[in-house]
Amino acid sequence: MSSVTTQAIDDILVVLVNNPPVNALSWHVRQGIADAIEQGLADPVVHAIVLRCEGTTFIAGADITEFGKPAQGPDFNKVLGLIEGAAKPVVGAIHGTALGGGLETALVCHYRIAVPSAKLGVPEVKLGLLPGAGGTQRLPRIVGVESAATMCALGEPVSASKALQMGLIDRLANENNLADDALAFAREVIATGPRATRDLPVKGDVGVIDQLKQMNARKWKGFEAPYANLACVEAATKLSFEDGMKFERTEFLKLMGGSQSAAQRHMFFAERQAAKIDGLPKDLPLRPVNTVGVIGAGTMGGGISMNFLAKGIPVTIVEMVQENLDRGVAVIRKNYEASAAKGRFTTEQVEGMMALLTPSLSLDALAGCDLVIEAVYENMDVKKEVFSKLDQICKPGAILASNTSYLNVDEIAAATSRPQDVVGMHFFSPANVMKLLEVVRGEKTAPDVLATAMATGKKIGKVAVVAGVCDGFIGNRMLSKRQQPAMQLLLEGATPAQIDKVHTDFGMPMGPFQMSDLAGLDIGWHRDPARIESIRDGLCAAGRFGQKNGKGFYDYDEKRVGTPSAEALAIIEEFRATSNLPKRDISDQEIVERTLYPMVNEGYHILEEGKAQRASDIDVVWIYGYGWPIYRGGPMFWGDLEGAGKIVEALERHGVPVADSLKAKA
Ligand code: 3H9
Repeated sequence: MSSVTTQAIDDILVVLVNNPPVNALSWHVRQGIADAIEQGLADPVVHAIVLRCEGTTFIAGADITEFGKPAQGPDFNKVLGLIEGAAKPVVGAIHGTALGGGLETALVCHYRIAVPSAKLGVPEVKLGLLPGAGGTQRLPRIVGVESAATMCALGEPVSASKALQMGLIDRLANENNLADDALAFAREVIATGPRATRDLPVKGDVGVIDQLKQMNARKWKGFEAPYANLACVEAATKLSFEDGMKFERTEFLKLMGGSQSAAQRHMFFAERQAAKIDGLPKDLPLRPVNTVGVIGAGTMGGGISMNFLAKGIPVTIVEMVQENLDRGVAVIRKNYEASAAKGRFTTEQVEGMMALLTPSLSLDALAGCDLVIEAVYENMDVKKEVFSKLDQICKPGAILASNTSYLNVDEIAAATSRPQDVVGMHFFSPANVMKLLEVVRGEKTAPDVLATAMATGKKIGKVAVVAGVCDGFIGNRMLSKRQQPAMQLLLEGATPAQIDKVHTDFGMPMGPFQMSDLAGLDIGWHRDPARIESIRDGLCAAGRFGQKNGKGFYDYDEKRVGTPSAEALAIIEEFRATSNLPKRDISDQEIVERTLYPMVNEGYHILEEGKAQRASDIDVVWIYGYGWPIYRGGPMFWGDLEGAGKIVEALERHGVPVADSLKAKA
């Protein structure tokens, strides 16, 4: 069946797009729309045209799978020019999402009508792009510079009611009657005739552009696309429509040809791919998850609980000691209230979520839970004890999950008589904020348990990735390949600040030592100040435990801003001197080669061992769990950009054993 069909109803021609799943503007859709509009213009019986979509949504944008491939079919801007220049009025009828090229199509329609549930936006910036089919030039003519700049630079869609207020649509349709309401609207506008957006004056003031840049300076650090979007909107205020379009084209092509957009488009598909479990049918029946138990009311357990409460799922939270339980519950309330103060929740919503929380001092309270997540102290014996108790207490079929960040899930599962029901659900701190969830598949984990854990992650707004059982799973396993050489580099003469700066310049939120300070240097410390076997021992012996007590590799002020510490540097130097390694200048390039390349290498090892399903899953882990800059597409994508040959050569030069599959690629 053709992806664009027409239907004549009296003197109105309805053009219907049908290109599942999201009615993207694939080349045959562009061709179909152009043909249909020409048909309508040529037919003397037709007095107006309605452009509408079948399925769940209006056009959700250009077909991203076509990007980077040889052009096929008619030029999109020409098709849009045809609609805008039509001598008969064209009405865009919107449901679902009108996004990117979809909204640009709606913008060249002479009138727009949408159902109340519709959303309209230009999310190209999230793909490292800008609306490249006149969006940056037509939006300021319809909604004004302020709204256009905000929509283009942030990429967030607006609701239909907001769109009506802004003048982005002309009318709201009845939610269930778009087809008829659009027809009626088309009949009305026959008398008014067509009106081309390009002929409208640009409204509003460019002051908002500087404001947006200031407000988002931190968030946009390293990104090209937000600035290019704003430059185009600004150009609309200064140039003619034609020249503005040329400016937009040039900027669009620059972004499209660059590595940032390639990386962000890679991540768009990677994120969706991660949800798929190889070898399992998509429609595998899932286990119900209507009640959740969380063991441990510390930072992790509390953060995990918040995810479920926010989705209306009741949580029973268990702690051993009343005081810790009370503290944990109070922290959850405090966090919600802080969000409410920022306008994210109403007071009633906060109370509603808190009412779903049942604190308990007994594991027996978890007997009826569909899913229990253990978030206790990271110690195998403790975890085994908890799981063997859960085995006695929990109802048959309940999913028993461990939030362990590196322990062997199979060993934990073996402490129960139902290893098929055990799975790892590794959240990242702060668990109510970080988007990543590593779902660890044990040797005996049942397929429906794995699929349910993945689906549960999605339900609570996480990006879930399947990982195999190995030390540290995907994320922390690779992290250790960065932290170890970073420490070694200190022994050879680099400073924490130099190494961290290479990482933050690269786009990471923090470097290896800033991260260690945040996590706490005394984690796993033997607590004997006389025993100094590492730099960390030296720092701990001097009472430098990290951010928590204001001093670690750095000194921290009351706002937790770190500055290089003379005392820490002296401790490092003292220990360094005992290593007998000659002190030398370390270049930033060497820091990249020794701390980032080994991560890529470890990614290949992980794939070889089958501990990740695909390279793009590893990228998802690093982007959503550790803040790897999305414009660099994750370590595996970045490794490909750097080039396997260059990485292998450097790793071998530094004596790092190279994964066979990486070598084979070089
Ligand atoms: C653009 O328009 C540039 C213009 O300015 C023109 C310049 C010249 N293309 O997300 P879902 C696939 S740039 C191809 O799970 P949902 C997606 O991969 C574009 N494929 O569904 C997935 O495939 P699979 C601007 C696309 O209901 C399936 O559809 N537009 C596209 O949760 C379902 O997707 C955007 O950036 C596409 N454009 O959410 C919008 N979009 O099943 C991007 C989706 O094989 N899309 N697919 O994994 C979205 O934000 C969401 O998909 C949407 C639906 C909200 C529409």
